[in-house]
Order: sequence, then C-alpha cells, then structure tokens
Amino acid sequence: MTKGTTMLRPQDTATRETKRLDGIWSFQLDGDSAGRDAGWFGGPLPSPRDMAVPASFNDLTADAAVRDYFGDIWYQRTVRVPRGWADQRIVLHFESATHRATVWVDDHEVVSHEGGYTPFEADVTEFVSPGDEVRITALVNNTLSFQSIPPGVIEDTAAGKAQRYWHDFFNFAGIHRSVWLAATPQARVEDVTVVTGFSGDVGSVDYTVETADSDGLEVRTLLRDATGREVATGTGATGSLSVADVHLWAPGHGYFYDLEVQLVDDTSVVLDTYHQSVGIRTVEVRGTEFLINGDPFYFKGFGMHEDHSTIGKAHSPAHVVQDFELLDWIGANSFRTSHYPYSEDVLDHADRHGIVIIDETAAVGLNMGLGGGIFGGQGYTTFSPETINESTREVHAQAIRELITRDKNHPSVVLWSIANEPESDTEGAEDYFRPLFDVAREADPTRPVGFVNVMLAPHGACRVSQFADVLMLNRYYGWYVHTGDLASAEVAWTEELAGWASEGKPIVITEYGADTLAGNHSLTPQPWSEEYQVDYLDMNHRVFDACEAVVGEHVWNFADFATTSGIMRVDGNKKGAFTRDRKPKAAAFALRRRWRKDA
Ligand code: BDP
Repeated sequence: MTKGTTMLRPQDTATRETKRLDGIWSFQLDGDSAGRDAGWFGGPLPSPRDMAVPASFNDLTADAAVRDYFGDIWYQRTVRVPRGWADQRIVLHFESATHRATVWVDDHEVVSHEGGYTPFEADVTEFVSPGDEVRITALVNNTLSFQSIPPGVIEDTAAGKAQRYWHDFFNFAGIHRSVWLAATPQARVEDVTVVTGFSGDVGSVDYTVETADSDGLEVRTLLRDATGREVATGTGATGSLSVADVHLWAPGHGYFYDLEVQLVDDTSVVLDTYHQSVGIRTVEVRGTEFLINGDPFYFKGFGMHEDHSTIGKAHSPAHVVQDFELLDWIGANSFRTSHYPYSEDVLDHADRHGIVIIDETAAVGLNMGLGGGIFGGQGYTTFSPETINESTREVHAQAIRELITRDKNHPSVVLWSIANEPESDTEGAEDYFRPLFDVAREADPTRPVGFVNVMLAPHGACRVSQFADVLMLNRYYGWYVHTGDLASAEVAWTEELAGWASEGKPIVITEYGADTLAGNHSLTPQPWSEEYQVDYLDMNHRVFDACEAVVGEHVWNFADFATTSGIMRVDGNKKGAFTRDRKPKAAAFALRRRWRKDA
C-alpha cells in the first residue's frame, strides 16, 4: 500500500489549506506485537503515556527499556477536521516515521510506508467529515533487518533478543517530523518538476506538471522574481520559461524565483494553485572539476547529523537556525546529509542561504567489515541470499527514488550519494550497485551520482567507483590507522590519493576526522586532545591542497553525536568541530581561519 513517488509537500495557497498535527500524542510500546490483532487502532490505546511529536521517543523517558526498545510502537491522537473543508480532497501526510509505519484513520487502514526519512501520505477524504473529530493511529516500527535501509539484525543472546546494526549513530526512532492534514481541490496539481539552465544572461526554467481530475482544465505557469515582478508565463503541462537578465542561484547566494502553477477552467477561474521555489543554476562535472554555474566549486564543510540531546533525530527549527549560523560563522559552503535524507525544512533553509548539499540515502552500514566505526568483523557476509539481497536492493532502489522525488527541485542539492561506506571491493558489491546507479540516473538525469567509499576498499580495490561521476572518499589516516603518527599518515594518504586522482574524476573527501574530547589539552600531539585534532586537520589539508583533483573537504563531523555504546565510543562520537551542544573546539577556530579568508 506504499504510495507512489509523486507527492507535493502540503502548502497553504489561495486554493489549499493545512493543519499541523504536532504536539503531545498518546504512545505505547508493543513488544509482543499484539496491538494489531487486538485492534488497538479501533479505540484509545490500552495504557498510553504521553509522547512529543516531533521527537525521537528514546531519550524522553527515564526508562532504559524505552531508550533501547525495538519493535512495534503506537502513536495516536484525535483531530477535528476543519469545518471549511467540505468538498475538498483531504490528505494525511507524514514527513517521516522511522523506520516504517502503518496508519489508520478511525478504523480504516489508509497507508503503509517503508523507510524512516522520506514522506508518505494517504487520501482520507472518504473517512473524514469536515467539522468532526477523527482518531489517527500510527503503528511505527523501528526494527532493522537485512532487508531494511539501513540494515540491521536481531540476534538471540543469553539475555533475550538484541538489535544490532552497523552504522555509527544511535538508532533514534519515532515520528521525527511534522504530521499534516491538508486540503486541496479535487482538480489539482499533483507534481511539479523544474530543470533550470542559462545562456549568457538569459535563464531557462523547464517545467513538467502532473495533474489529477483535470479533464478540460489547463495548466498555466507564472514566474515571478524575488520582488514579485512577473518575468515569464506559460501554458500547458510542460514548457520552458525564458528569463531575461537572469539572477542566478549560487553558492552563498540563495536567490529564488517563485513558479506559480495554476489549474484553470475555460473561463479562467483558478481551481488550484501551487507555488514552487526555483533557483536557477547549473551543475556539471567536467574532467576533475565540479562546476556550479560553470564555475569550479570547492566543497568546504562537514558531514553532519540530525542529532540533539532530548529530541534525538527530530527536526527543530531553532536547532536548524543555530546550525546554519555556525556553518556561516565557520565559513562552510556545503554539507552532506550523512547518513539519511534530512528534514525538508533543512533543505529549504540551505536553498535560502546558498548552502550546497550532497544528498544521501539512508543506505549506511551495508558492510560487514565495519563495526560501529571502522573496526571489527561482524560474522556475516555482506551480500548473500540470507543477508543483503535482491529484496534489500528493491528497498534501496525505492529509497533512492523517494529521495530524488522529494528533493529534485532544491537548487542546493548538487550531488546524490546513494550509500555510505558499503562493501565495495567484491563482485557481490559490483552486482548490487550497478543497477542502483541506473535507478538514480533515471530518476534524475541532471545531477551527478556517487557513493561514499570506505577505507577498506582503497584505490585499486574498489569495484563500485567506476559507476560514480564524483569520487567521495572517507579516510582516517592519522586516526584509525597511523594513530598519533601524522608523519606516516601523511605519506600513506598522499600515496593513496594520487591513485584516485589518476581516475580523472573530481574527488570530494567526504570524511576525515579525529575524536576529540573538548577541554582535553596536550603539549605533544596526543590523540583525543584539541591540539591533535587541529594538527590532524592541518595534515589532511596539506594532502588535499597538493592534489588537483580534490574539489572538496567535509570534516567528520560538524558536532559530536550519539552512538550505540561500545569500547570505541565515550558518550558518543567525539569527532565534532563543535560539541553536541554546539560549543566550539579549537578545531572550529582553525577551520574558520582556513575557510573564511575574511575572518
Ligand atoms: C565512518 C562512517 C561514520 C562514522 C565515522 C567514524 O561513515 O558514520 O561515524 O566513520 O568512525 O566509518 O567516526
């Protein structure tokens, strides 16, 4: 029952209205998975507690069993449908539910969705009456398996079942983003796709519009500049608008046009209208260069996480504003949505501020050579009929399609990352990934596609990089290898990088970093000290600056973040330039000096 991939984000326009359902919901864990058969959706949950939406549920109670829980999780609330919504099409929209959900409206099952970081919705018109209350129940499930993205496994231990996974961040779950009721006209705009370009000072906006219940109706488009002045108009479901004296969207400069898409009848009455922000820009890979608007672009920034104390992976506007202020302060021009699609509000924010994004799926941990960080075999074969297999690949393909469908119109997004650090040095990996690159290119022929390569598959051993337009490398010379010995690290790293540079593709260093305990100081270069983190970054920068093909550096990580517990992690991963509560380490000032020539 998963919805198709076209879906417009709910919006208030002259013909559309929304109601946000955030707040306190009823909540109940269901470790025996008894609720579905017992019909918990049919009335109030049997013994609920309060839970915030949006939030990860994990850190909001004082109960260790809740924090580490995996299985079925019930959320419920009632809502009164706005009385003015008669004759409208009414949709229930979740921006995300981690990692999957089934939803009921009163007693009616309306939608199921797999994947924790992309939206889904259901047309609930026939189940609701404007002015009346309805009960909304979501059965969320956060279990990871070999067929989920990201993968995991449930193991039997002496103490019962335990969830294991191979990514280095805590498996926060719940309803992390807003839930909406939204009304649209029956005759409506269903999807909008824009592709932009320019030649000289004339810009172009090619658009494709999908509509529904629109027999006899016409699509009209109006493009306005940032002052509201109309600069071009079009008719028909596809078209190309030409923009004189174009004002480009560019890194550091988030300029927008507003594309209003209207559905009109033969007397010019507007039956539906939707607004799409458009940043006119181009992206191109040429030789070892990454070009935005024809100019070579150098990525400066971070791999990040949606991660905060209390709320876990929930979206919070205050935290987004703060993080972007810090990106600006430090001189970053870009980041990667490591290791999953971030909230759509984050992308909107990036569009507005001219921050460039490498947009990543949640395919992280497809590598049994890694364990929560870089060490430790896992006792499984990565790609096999029993582990990551064809069904996983289908789920992965759908995750790629949903990411691209959701984010295709964001000018900030310049590169798709279809996986982070998968096994990539085996035939199984090559077979698994080849078709996934095709899926991405079919969904978006306009942007380059890549994946993030792990240290275990160095140059010469990796069999997946051949499919990528851009080489994205995570390397920890001087941390996981040559620990504390930056001189040897520099030699080894320079040598490996020279190999990659011979491929003739642009290289973005998508991760390099050293765990650093804020406040830990050392006169001599000691790992975990603030001084070592600075020296480590300096060494890396010497290596990058000497290699022409390197077109970007993303430090791992922007801020310290929560992980599973283990001997490699002290209260989480400490590779942040900032602490988890966003206080700068010495490295933050060092990066600022490198990245901000004006500072
Ligand atoms: C890489 C992963 C990242 C980890 C990082 C680390 O891509 O998720 O957090 O290393 O070990 O393996 O800090």
